[in-house]
Amino acid sequence: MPADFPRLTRSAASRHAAGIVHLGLGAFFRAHGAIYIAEAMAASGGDWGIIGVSLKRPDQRDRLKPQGCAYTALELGPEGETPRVIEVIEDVLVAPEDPAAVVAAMADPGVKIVSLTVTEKGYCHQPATGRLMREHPDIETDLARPDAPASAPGFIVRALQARRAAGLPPFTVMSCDNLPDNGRLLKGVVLDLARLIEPALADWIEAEAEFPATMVDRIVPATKDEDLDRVAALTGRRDESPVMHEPFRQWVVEDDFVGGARPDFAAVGVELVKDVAPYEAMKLRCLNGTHSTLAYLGYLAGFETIAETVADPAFARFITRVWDEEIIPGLTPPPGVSLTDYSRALLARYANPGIRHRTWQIAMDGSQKLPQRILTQLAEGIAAGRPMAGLTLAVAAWMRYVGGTDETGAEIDVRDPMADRLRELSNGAADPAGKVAALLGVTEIFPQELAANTAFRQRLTAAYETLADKGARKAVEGCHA
Ligand code: CS2
Repeated sequence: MPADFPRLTRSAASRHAAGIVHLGLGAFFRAHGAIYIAEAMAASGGDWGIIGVSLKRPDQRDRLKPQGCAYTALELGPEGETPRVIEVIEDVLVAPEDPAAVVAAMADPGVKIVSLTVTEKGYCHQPATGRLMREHPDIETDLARPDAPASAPGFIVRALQARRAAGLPPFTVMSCDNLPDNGRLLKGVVLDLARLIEPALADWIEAEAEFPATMVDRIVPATKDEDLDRVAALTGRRDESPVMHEPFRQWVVEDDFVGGARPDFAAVGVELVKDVAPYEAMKLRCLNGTHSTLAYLGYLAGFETIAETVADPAFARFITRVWDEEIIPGLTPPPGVSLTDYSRALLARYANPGIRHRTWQIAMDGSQKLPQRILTQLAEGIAAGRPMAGLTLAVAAWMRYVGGTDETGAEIDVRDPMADRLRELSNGAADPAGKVAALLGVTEIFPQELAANTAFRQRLTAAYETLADKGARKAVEGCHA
């Protein structure tokens, strides 16, 4: 029976006026951006308190508010754990309960930045084109109900509309999701939506607002129930919403803010650059691309976490060859960075046994992640004449995974906005060739050049057959043989 610990509380002295509204108050932002912002205020001052917004559920608010929105960030190093209390979130709003309050908070003159971690699917875009998905149910709501938007782009457009009407400048819109050119992508969907609502508003946003692109990096596994007891035992305080994270962190930000208004990021190690593109390509392809690769193959091979997966020498060898032969040759390194060193450091981060990052968690939402993590570089590599066997096997593993049955015959709990359709496509075909062809036909996911490439389709089918006949571990072992 865990001992009864007093609840974590907030010190009154740590309160700040809000300068940022953050949409999507998940563990990642609280373990990454929020910590940098707290440190920047400690270093250089400024009113950069954060109002967090949960776009769907009330649970985060219900956990955080009784403890004054303070929470523990537990750093999980290979050699031990270090807790730290973060006091930077001033309030949490739950959008579906009171959408007008969220718009009002974003339209407040003190707010200078709206940041987002709403995951890939939160952008309501077509993954293959990056344009607004007009028929998305949340976008329908945004258009039909001016006072009660539902999507992140909807809240941004309605809040900017309110600011324009009040004669206020727009805020900076800062995407912190793992999407290529996330600032431009977000600007595109916001402008698409604004144009449907009021063309003059779209022109104003285009001319006045800023959408800096960012690259964000820190491995933050979902908090598990047992973590709450661990944090209590370690700190002597009951925290209902701690976050777990690795020691490493990186944040690269394009320095484009409305009126230059932002926390003193430079003081706390955020890299402010003109062009995020090489950093973001490095991170999305080297990290997220191999994360997804290891997630599908590792899951199928029966591994629960990424650390367990790369502890298997066959997987460590396999993923190293994927970096060296398939990913790195297609990248232009950011200034002064060795991609070989970067990928070796990634392997060490993955191997950190303190981080229990479930393969199942990373496998979520593959339809939204595959294009930018794997498919673009796979198509480029094939066009450049590289064999790309490892990433082809990764796509085959995703196809097996969304079929919904693992190697022991047990059902897989596939979480993906397209899960039902993908499963039907897979189960509707009789053999591997048919399944591969049916899934390759999903134009929202697969670029035309891959879907239409016969040689690729044959290699993908062969990889799928190997997975089905021999299992993921053997397929990984034999992949580059
Ligand atoms: C992971 C990322 O869940 C996932 O899909 O690949 O959350 C990853 O841990 C972060 O991007 C690391 O910065």
